[in-house]
Amino acid sequence: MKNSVGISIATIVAIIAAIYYVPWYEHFERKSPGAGEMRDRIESMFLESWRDYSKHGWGYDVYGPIEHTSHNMPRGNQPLGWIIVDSVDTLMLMYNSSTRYKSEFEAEIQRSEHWINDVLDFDIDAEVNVFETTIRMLGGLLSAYHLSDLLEVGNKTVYLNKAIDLGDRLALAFLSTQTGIPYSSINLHSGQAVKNHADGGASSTAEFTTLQMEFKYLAYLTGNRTYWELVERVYEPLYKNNDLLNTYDGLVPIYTFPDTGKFGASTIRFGSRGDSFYEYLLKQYLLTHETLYYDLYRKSMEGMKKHLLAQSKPSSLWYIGEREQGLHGQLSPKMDHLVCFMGGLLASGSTEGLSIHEARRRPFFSLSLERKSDWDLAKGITDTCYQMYKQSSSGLAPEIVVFNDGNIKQDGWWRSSVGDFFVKPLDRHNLQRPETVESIMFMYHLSHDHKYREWGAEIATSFFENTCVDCNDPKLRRFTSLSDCITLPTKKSNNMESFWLAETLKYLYILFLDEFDLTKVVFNTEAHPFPVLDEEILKSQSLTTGWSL
Ligand code: DMJ
Repeated sequence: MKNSVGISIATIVAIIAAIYYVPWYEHFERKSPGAGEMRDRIESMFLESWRDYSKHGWGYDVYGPIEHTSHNMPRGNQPLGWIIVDSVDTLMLMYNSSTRYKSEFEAEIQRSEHWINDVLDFDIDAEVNVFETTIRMLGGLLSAYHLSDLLEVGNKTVYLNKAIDLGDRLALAFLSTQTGIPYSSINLHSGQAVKNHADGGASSTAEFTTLQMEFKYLAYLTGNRTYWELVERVYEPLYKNNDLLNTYDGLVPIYTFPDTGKFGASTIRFGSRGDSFYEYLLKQYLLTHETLYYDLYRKSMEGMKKHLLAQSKPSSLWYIGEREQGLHGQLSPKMDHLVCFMGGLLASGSTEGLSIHEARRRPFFSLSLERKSDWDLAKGITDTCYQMYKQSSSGLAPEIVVFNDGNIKQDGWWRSSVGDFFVKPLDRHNLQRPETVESIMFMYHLSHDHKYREWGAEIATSFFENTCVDCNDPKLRRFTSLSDCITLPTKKSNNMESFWLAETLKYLYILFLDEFDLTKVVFNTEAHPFPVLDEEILKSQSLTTGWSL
């Protein structure tokens, strides 16, 4: 039927429908902030923290945003660069993509660079922790070098020169024992290495196995094989003196005696002191293409699935528990927030940085049941870690949870809203840690499933609402840790960890970048991105695996 102007009713209906029809994904985008808006918000959170630190704590290693307190870490009070060096590459990434604050980011990069060049002096006559200084300072300098070069901002030479100076000082720690396993600390001036003062002198197993990416990249940049050889030496005694693959199924107790290479405790976990041992097996393979490390990682993941994996009640959330009495003891359902990096690690090991859609087309993935199982578990662990935020009263996860395995005596423990986990009174703090948003970022870029951006936006909002100080005044607003994220209102504590700027806000930011190619880059354990190294250059410099099992 036609009306007076000759247009059929059906055509009118079609025109109206076309005007009002909006695809489902556009509705979704309208309801929640778009990616650009989220990036702006995260840049603002970063800058509010940064401006406050610049004004009240500039140059100091340790900063308390509530009371504006600051001090340096080494005895003697010389700065190590803790907050500035750890943050430079986040400044660079935000500078590169910012539409609102580009010139401010550029100015802050210049300012940090001048401080690093003119003030920071690693000739410090005091003990520093080898692991922390390597992942934060050496890692931060190397990634600042890389991004300065890639994004054409700043003077890359400043970062490389400082990295070489620091690397040379830290490298002396590897000469302290016959095994090649370094003592935990070193005096940066004298080169004297110092055993751990506690735990009978044992080193944390994760600490001396989380130095390899940094020194291998330094070897690649300088052509100096010694860095490579020193960090590689720790593995042979660790694997051989403990019969690690057979007796322990690739899983490591959390302490090792550096003089013998023998394990010093029975506790096996993917949380503190164990975590990044597993991380650097995979990441060495991804960075340097050394297949031995993928094989060792594979063995460890199979060990983890066999001995540590379980599901909570009532929601069947996957978690990685602990064996306090070794592999043959009982499984404890306790899990540190630190373990939440495992979602991202399993996912990137599964697809090697390709999107899951692309990986499914490749034989290395489609023919491997193990990689498919890793991918499924990556989704499961990331979901569990998101639930640790979602089921908490503040929307922020505590430092440690105990999952509900049906046998928990819960006297005085807080129970999560759905009941999947409990929190002990001393574990209620939140240090603004990165691991969950890290996994969410990996899962988003590898799957393009929009739910991960939704989760990230929720968590960013919870950080914004709970960890801000002077929240209503954007000129004074800054962010700090919480001593209790469970009891409402949450309680703040006067401390901003450098990984808030180096990791948590960086991973949240990358989550909302539209393009991020994870086949080109490997993050060290402190979220400092290194480029995947060129195989031909590695071969030409004889930078290859120098040991076997
Ligand atoms: C960071 O310093 C590193 O990620 C380290 O490997 C473990 N934990 C903190 C952040 O939680």
